[in-house]
Amino acid sequence: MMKTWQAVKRLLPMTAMFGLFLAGCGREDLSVLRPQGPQAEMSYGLMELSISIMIVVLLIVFTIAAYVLIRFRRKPGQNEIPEQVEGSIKLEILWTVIPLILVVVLAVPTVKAVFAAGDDHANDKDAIKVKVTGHQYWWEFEYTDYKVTTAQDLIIPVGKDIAFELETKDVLHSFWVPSLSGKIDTNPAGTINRFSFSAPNEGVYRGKCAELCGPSHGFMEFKVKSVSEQDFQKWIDSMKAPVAVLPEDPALAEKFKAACLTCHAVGDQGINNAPNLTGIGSRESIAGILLNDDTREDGAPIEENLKTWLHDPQSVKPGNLMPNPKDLGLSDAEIDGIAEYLANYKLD
Ligand SMILES: [Cu+2]
Repeated sequence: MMKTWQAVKRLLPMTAMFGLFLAGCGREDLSVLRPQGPQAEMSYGLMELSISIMIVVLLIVFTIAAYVLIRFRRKPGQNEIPEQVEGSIKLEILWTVIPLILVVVLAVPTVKAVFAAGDDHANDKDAIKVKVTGHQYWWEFEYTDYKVTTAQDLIIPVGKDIAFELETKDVLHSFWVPSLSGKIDTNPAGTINRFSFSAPNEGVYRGKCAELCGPSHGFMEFKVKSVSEQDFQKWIDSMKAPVAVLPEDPALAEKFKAACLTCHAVGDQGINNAPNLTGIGSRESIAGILLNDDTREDGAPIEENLKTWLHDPQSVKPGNLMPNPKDLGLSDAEIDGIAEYLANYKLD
């Protein structure tokens, strides 16, 4: 009884850690274990294959080991050294050939999948072309065929192949939407990486930067929003002819222009030193990590998120390049006013 309790006590921390680890996998929109498209299903299939092979090998090896341990254990009164066996060509061949076959069984679909993952659809007329640029710590998405640029929310039509070309403005980042595809690095300008994925189901999928890129690397999130073909067209239309809405109060509008529009753009596709703010009120999050959703435990109303961000950007994403609006001469009341204006700047 004492022994059992001690064993339980020793195992408890490990079980707790394992529980925590598994809980981390629970996010539906951020899990390779719940693939939502053909590319992610391919990786998942490889995981299933390799885990199945491992389980079969494990079962066979442990069964043989257990059998040998029991069958050949020393019996009472048996004192002589058992017959010594050395070298067996048959066995040597057997345990060389079996692993070789297993490696081939793993390698063929893996190599096939690796080449399929590099399929970039760059010359596919039907594919939607998106140029992704990584910035510390946000994502820029340019729809090259439509001359539309946005940030943080990647809107895509359901079922269509999206042909990506990726690069970075600063350091290495890695573009990753776990439930839709594998990772791909963004390299400094000039070295462009390409790949493609599609999302057959409508929904919102979380994306992450998967390459350590600075203090706020862990917060470098984005969303992929898969919408119907009509909704996508509607979104493109409203982004192509964007309406530059400014704060109603003329004094505030002037302040906003002077402090914010030197880096950001509204209703304009020109300046992209910082995330384009056109229709920011319709986005899924502020700064990629403050979720605009008061129905979720980790979400909040968009205006509140904007206030959190604008009053102290460094507290949300340490090391980010946006100056504190207070240092740009905005008062607390003006910051609240801009937050309210941006929250209501929605795409129609
Ligand atoms: Cu990163």
